Amino acid sequence: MGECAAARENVNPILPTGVREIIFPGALHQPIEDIMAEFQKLVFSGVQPTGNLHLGNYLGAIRKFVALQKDNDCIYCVVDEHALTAQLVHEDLRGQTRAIAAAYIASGIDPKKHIVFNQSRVMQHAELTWIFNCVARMGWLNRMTQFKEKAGKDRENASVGLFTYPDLMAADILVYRATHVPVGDDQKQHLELTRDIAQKFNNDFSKRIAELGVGVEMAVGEEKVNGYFPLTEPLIEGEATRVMSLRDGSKKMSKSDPSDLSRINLTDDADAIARKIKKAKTDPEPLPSELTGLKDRPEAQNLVGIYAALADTTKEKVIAEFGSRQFSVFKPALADLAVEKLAPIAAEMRRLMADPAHIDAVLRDGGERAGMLAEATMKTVRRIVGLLDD
Ligand code: AQP
Repeated sequence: MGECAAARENVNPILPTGVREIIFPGALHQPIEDIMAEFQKLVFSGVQPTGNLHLGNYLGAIRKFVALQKDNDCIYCVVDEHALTAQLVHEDLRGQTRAIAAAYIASGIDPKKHIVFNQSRVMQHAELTWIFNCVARMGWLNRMTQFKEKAGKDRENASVGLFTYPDLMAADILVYRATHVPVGDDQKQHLELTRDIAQKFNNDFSKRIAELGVGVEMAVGEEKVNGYFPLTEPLIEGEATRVMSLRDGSKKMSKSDPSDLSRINLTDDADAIARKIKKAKTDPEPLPSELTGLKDRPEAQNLVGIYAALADTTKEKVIAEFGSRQFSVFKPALADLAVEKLAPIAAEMRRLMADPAHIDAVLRDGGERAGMLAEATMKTVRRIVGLLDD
């Protein structure tokens, strides 16, 4: 066995040979080519079941999830424990969890070849979070802008869970030692924190990781460290990494915005989509004739970005087609395109939601396979940290 293959065997030392093939029947097992060459390439991401999925979630995240399945092993999670952080009591958390799973499948994710599950089924996420609570520093979490935005002025009254949300997110990713995470732009800071946590864990336990022979040699500046966790890369690219509210071009489109007119829900029908785009806030000027003319026009910029992402093209090409035209021309074209792309997903979601037992079976199967991987990681983490187990 070559040196690299031997090192790769070490990546999940407790996982018996052949198990990964069972976990990912469509397995691709790509090693990645940089500093982390010995980590197997693995994509992980999640969406929280806090309300109706919107166009921002779709363009910023789910559509990328679908594209990545072709060349990667992927784990897509409905992060139901995250949904408890800003609001503890939900009217129908189970229904919302099923709806996100249905959206994943309706958008084209294959839960047989990859893994689709809900976070709370795999308790190792919570276990690793506790260890990460002890790795992350208060100062790091104090800097998180999403906490500041969500806690608002009444920080003293925010839940501890909302404050430590990024530690749970780091655990979601690293319990699978995932190497790549597709997310919208708003999650960039949390991904940086995930890397900080991985790096501190690797540094602090480097000697123990080496002794146990479970690490990958990684360079940290001039030093060599035996790392157990990869330094996960965020995948944030495309024309719609931050889709803005249709009512306010300075705020991101969000599930929890009280105004339904601010967002296009994945379940909206054609009339609702057309009405919301027609009512979308814009300035009185026509679209500019050059891309640079979108500067300082956040609402126009947002609508052009949405069009470009939906049409799989660039803002430049959209301006080449619609430059100097009035919004009364552009908005109906955008509405038609949005309906064309979203209506089939909404119809498939409705079909899937009519059979909750099927969705539950998908989540159960995904949870079992995810649990095998997560337990393999946790067994090693317990040994690294010095916790006694069997
Ligand atoms: N407006 C957006 N534009 C692009 N991407 C977005 N995402 C969210 N909003 C936009 C991406 O969607 C994924 C899932 O997000 P999430 O549900 O885990 O949490 P969030 O980022 O907090 O999303 P919301 O809609 O704003 O939810 P609430 O209102 O509950 O907080 C992530 O990859 C995110 O980047």
